[in-house]
Amino acid sequence: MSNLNINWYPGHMKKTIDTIKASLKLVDVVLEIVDARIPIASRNPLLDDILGNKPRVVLLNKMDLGNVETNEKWVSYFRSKGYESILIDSVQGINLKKIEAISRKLLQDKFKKLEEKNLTSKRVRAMIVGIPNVGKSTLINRIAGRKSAKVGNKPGVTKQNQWIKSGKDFELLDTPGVLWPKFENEKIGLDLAFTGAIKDEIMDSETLAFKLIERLNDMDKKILEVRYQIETEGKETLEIMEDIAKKRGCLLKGGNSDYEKVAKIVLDEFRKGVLGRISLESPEDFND
Ligand SMILES: Nc1nc2c(ncn2[C@@H]2O[C@H](COP(=O)(O)OP(=O)(O)OP(=O)(O)O)[C@@H](O)[C@H]2O)c(=O)[nH]1
Ligand SMILES: [Mg+2]
Repeated sequence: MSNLNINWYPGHMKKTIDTIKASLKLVDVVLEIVDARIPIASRNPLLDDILGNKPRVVLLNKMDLGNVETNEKWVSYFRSKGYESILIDSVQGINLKKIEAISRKLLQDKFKKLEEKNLTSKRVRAMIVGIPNVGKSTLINRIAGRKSAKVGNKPGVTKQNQWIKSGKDFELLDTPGVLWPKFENEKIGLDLAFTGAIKDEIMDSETLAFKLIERLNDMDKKILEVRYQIETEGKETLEIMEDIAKKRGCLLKGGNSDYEKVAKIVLDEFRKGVLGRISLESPEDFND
């Protein structure tokens, strides 16, 4: 994808890595947040190097938008790779309580050692890292909700770092680590664009919607047929776009289809889950 227009300059990347590494020293556990519909495309390949041995939980966010069965397969996939993993919905607040429990489980040995030294602190500090738009802020805000309080600056901690308290002894660093996505191949780039992880500037929205329609129709013809009340059998993608245009009244003066409007509708409805719960990646595609 040589024509991709993404602003991740080497200097920016280095600064990001340095910032995350500095924050890492302040936390016990890292919450790696990915999009449940594209858990591989929405990871950052450098994270393993950055994190070293730091305990990590993979949070499969936006579970409400992913296929139910595929969601579960992803949990098994990450567990088989040695990571704790949970499905969450940061908007509805589903499974968020489990984050602390799983983090604690990962830190069992640490707590045991502390106890042997008669140190009774049970505090767990965590930070969230993830690519743009995966839901970092939504999760932090949700956890920070009504019952919790900002802990504020603590001695020995850099001034800018704000801690969000959740429950009694669970604290979250409220500056999330923002990583860039990887663009290993065209499929990954498109999946990121379909889900809105990278904004529409990577290609014009009509081309993007064209490619999404193609993909959805390859997956399951019912998706578009049911939503837009159209027939797709034996039709070219452009014809399908024209049919959607007719059904939705997306017509220009003179009667031509308003492809831009169709594109906006399809992308928007896909991203909101109106087209159904659709996973774009499945563990079977990654037999590594
Ligand atoms: N359906 C659904 N939408 C979610 C969920 N979590 C976040 N979102 C939506 O995803 C979009 C991005 O969420 P943010 O919390 O701003 O993502 P972010 O990772 O902080 O993004 P940046 O600050 O740009 O890096 C928003 O429209 C959220 O409402 C979820 O679990 N389900
Ligand atoms: Mg944010």
